[in-house]
Amino acid sequence: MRIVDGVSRSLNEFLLHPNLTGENCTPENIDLSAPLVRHRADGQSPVRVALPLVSAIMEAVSSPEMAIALAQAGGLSFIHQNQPVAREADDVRTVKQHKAGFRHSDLNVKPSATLGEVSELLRGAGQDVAVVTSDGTGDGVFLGLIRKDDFFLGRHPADLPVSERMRPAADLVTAGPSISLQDANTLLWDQRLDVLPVVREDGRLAALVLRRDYLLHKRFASESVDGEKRFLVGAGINTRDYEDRVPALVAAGADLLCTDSSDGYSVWQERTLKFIAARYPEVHCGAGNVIDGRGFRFLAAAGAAFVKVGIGGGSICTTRAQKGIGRGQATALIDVIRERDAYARETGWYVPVCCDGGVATEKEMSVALALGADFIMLGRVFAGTRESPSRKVTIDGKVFKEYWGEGSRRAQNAARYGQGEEDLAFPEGVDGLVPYTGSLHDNLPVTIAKIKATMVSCGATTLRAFHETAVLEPVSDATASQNGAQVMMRDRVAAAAAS
Ligand code: MZP
Repeated sequence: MRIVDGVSRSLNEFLLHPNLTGENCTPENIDLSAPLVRHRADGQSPVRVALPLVSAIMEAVSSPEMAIALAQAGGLSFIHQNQPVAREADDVRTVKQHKAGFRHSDLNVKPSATLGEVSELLRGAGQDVAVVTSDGTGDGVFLGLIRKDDFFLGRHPADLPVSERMRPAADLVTAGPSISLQDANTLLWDQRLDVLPVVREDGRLAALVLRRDYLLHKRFASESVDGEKRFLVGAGINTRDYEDRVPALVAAGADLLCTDSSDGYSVWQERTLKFIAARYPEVHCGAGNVIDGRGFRFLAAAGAAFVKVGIGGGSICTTRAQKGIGRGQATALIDVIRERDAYARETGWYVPVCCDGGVATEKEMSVALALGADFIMLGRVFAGTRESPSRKVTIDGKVFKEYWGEGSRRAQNAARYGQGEEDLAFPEGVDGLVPYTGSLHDNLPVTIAKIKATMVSCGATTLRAFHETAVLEPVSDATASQNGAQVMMRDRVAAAAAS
């Protein structure tokens, strides 16, 4: 038995000190780009992202829609592995079918669908327009578009077929399959279009080019794309069926894999990584989760492309209460990062570290990055957005989205938990709700602005500089209790009115 000195601390127990802010240290000069996979310590990572945020390997979080939306903003998603191999590979393929700017149509109806049905579809997806195709799929013969304002259910019967109110293909501007993105965008603006359908010679829909995507590109500038401008996407694997899952995911085009496990310090992870290294030496596979330097070194030596840190801190997690396993996330990161840097000095290989679980605010993101995390995996934060795959639920007028842990009874993700059973013997997670926060693309600019503002105060224009120069200090409970505003908004309004 060994007792570790000190107590373990969470990210929330730290505050940053400002460093001198230089003249060029302004938000527009801050580079948040981060390495995702191992690289020579004096070189560059072969896979980098402009935004150091990735979505959790969870059914309630990472769908193809989330993966596309996050890649558009410069981050990356990991499709979850608690599903049949073929379905996970299909999800990866769906993401890889998107060339940046050219979108596979996923809101489609047949001409015989009713206005009631299309209204429901548009409302559920939070979109204004659906595509009408011969068979109601994104590859069917393109017949037209139906917009929210093409009908009004108070005036048009809900059982009227879409064909009665749609704008037929013949009246619409469309493009041929060889059009370049630049020409497609010119057409969008010249013709004042929101949607440009790209149609094959045989009349089938090939893709959509959206004004919204153009604006997003301008807003976020650096999408996560491969050499052929297809979005980058990661995929989770497990240590049980990797011999079947890995080949299918590689064939589907996954750019990055990651073992999905609540406890990554195991020979099963090593075995999985060695299998991949032998069969697919060009494939990058991250591993985890670990909470100390020993776990990091074990996985780094086994060939992990990156190492994920965090046990028990996830917002849906009950592992600490059920098994007594875990560690405060800040202390876990400090220990692992010390080992990452020692490993880089000794071997010449830098293995990026991902902070995973329990990060709910930008303050925690900034502290994690300052402590040395290369990138951050988020579950709860992304689960609340429109792009997450889970259902919206309204309770007492407040809107939520469902969010459940992979260790919950609902997920039954036995491969993630070493309980030795086909089904979980006991749950290690809960099934709950998180507040609905709207579009990922509306939330991320604020998140980015806050992280950049912290880095400006700390005088760092790159994450590497932030790691090297950040000054952090644990805070007392009394200090922590003063972290938020002490005056309620209503009091301020009343005070202003009285003055
Ligand atoms: P959070 O961002 O919601 O706080 O945490 C998400 C992380 O919690 C995931 O990336 C994963 O590592 C972990 N997780 C997922 N399911 C469970 C569970 O059911 C869990 N216990 O801990």
